[in-house]
Amino acid sequence: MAPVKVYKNLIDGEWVESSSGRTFENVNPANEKELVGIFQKSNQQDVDAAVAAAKGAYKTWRLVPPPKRGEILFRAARTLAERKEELATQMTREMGKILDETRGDVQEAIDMTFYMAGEGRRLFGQTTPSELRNKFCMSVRSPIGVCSLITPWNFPMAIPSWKVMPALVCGNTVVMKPATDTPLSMYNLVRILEDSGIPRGVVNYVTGGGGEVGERLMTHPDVRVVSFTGSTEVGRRVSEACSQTFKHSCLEMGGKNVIMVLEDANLDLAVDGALWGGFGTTGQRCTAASRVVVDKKVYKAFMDKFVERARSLKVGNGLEPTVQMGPLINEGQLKTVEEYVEIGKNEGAELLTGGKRLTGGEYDGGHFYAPTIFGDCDPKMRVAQEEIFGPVVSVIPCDGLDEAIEIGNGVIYGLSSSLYTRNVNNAFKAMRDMETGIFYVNAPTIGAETHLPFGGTKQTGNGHREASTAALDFYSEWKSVYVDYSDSLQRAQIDA
Ligand code: UN1
Repeated sequence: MAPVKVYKNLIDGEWVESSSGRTFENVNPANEKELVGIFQKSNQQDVDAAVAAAKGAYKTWRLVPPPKRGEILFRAARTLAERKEELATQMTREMGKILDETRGDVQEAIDMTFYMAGEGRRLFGQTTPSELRNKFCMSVRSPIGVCSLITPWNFPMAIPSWKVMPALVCGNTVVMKPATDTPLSMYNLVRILEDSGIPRGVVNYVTGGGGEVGERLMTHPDVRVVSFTGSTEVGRRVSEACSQTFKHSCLEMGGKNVIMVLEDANLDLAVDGALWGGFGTTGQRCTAASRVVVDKKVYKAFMDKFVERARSLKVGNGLEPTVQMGPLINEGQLKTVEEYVEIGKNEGAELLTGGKRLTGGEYDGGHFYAPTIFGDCDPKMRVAQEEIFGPVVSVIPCDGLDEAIEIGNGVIYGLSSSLYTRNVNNAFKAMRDMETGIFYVNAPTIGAETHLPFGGTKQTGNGHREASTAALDFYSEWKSVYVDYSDSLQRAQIDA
């Protein structure tokens, strides 16, 4: 067996070990005995060195013309595309989701990188008339400074790319921290950026735990911007930490997304959507369709098909071509799922399929759990209210569109929602009334594209959006510029 590689931090253009002298293991969630790599267990000193490097590099990077920054991103996007298959395979080994999905994850990074590369030649501001004569007004985007990018394990390359690409094209420098479960995919992304010509210190990469590395990244006085995707609990801590020095924070947190199926829906299509939305990525997406609200008139017909299809999903190692659902990321996540299934049973939800860990044979050493459906849920049950982040779907019967919308909106989160109907009036009503940042018609709650704003309302986020030009609004600040060429003092509001 080839020796397991030890990966280092990237600080100021050098690949270095942590000053802690400690490391941690990255293992395959389909089989914990398989070691993917050894990574640095970094500490505050490492973060401080990375922030200092980013701060130094900012002085020159902010002056590089954005089209030139974009050219580096174009090169990175092309390399990502050339190496897509290899990157996806490595991602499945560290994260567990099936190859089709890790290919999609890398593709999302490719799309985002091309998109933001193109922004290098746009970064549009506005020009607008002045209320005064011989005076010119415009708004321009200014970079902000050092950004801390703290990312989750469920989209190990796509989500880092949502953050780093707009940050860079806007002229910021970054310190990136991957989730401890999936540091390899971010390492690959960072290496590709480095090979594409990103100057030293502009992109820094520090691995390690949230307590030490994450905490310092969100409190360091020289950090101006923190972008975080993860749990609502940690997001609250990020928000508190940032408020001390008014760092800008972009928070993408939990979801309890809903698919609503009306009487007139194409039921087979809705079942396809509920399966993909609920069990894709083993339910470990913040956009996962963890609730399905079905009109009572078609409830039985829908459930018969949905349960049967869920039961026949092939669970296993995501590298196997026939496998449809991979493992959970780690033992902790599996325990959470087990706890919620117990909660659901005690609340009186009807366990229709799944509800058990898969063990023995190919499942040994992995964190596998059967696709699980709870039927006849009350909308107030905890399994219908709280984010589980696993392959558990809670189905709630309803009476018509209005009640579906009320149930759909009746959670603390507001990321994604979807409606299956053939009635255009219903579709537009729900589009208007669903309080989520993302809404789908006749498609599940997952599958956002990179050129549209991504994010949620209520306790899912803090009002910012990622992806699209919305990301530029977060990674730049507006500077309003007034040029008076009248050669006289003109007082706004007074001489106008
Ligand atoms: C996430 O679940 O954390 O829309 C991100 C989607 C993907 C991104 C999901 N494009 O499901």
